[in-house]
Amino acid sequence: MTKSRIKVKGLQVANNPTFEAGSTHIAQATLTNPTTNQFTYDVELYFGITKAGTSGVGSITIPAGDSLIVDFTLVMPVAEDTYPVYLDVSVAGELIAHYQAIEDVVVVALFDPWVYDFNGDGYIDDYERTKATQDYFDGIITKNQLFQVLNLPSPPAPPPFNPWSYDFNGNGVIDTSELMAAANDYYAGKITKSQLDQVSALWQG
Ligand SMILES: [Ca+2]
Ligand SMILES: [Ca+2]
Repeated sequence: MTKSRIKVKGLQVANNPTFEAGSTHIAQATLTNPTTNQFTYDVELYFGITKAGTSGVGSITIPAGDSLIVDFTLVMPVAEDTYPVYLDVSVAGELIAHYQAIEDVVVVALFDPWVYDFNGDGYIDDYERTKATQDYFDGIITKNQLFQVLNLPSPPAPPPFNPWSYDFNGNGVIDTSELMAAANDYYAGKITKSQLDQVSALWQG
């Protein structure tokens, strides 16, 4: 009887070896049966010797001389660490291969995009967006994490500016004290220069 054997090629969890804790990913490997007999293999992909995460054991049958690309669904461990990735292959209860992926998997803490809501107003404004983008370019967050931040809601657009809102006493005239209030708001950064100009155009001193 032909002895069971297997060849493993291209075992990879993803192009980027850094993953968020608890996230789900597909790992892939090409398994080849180099013998002249068909075998049913029990395969399990897992992280670390202690199996901090595992695909569970699955069975695949590979005809003599054939190759199969096998997908393994993996939930990343929750603890931040660097984990070697192993693939065990058994036939009829006998371990025939204990294969280690070339690249270890780095698990990082879950990312919360709301950490960029610095002022805690429930929106991501231009400043907060710029900071996240800067952190992406500095390699502090990943592109995916940046997108998570950018997908958060922006502050609602302010209502259109109405220079008559400075007509506090509603007499249809912008007097000097009302213009002064607008000027103060401008110096306090509450309105823009062009908005101040709109109020000033209505001023009847
Ligand atoms: Ca905010
Ligand atoms: Ca007035």
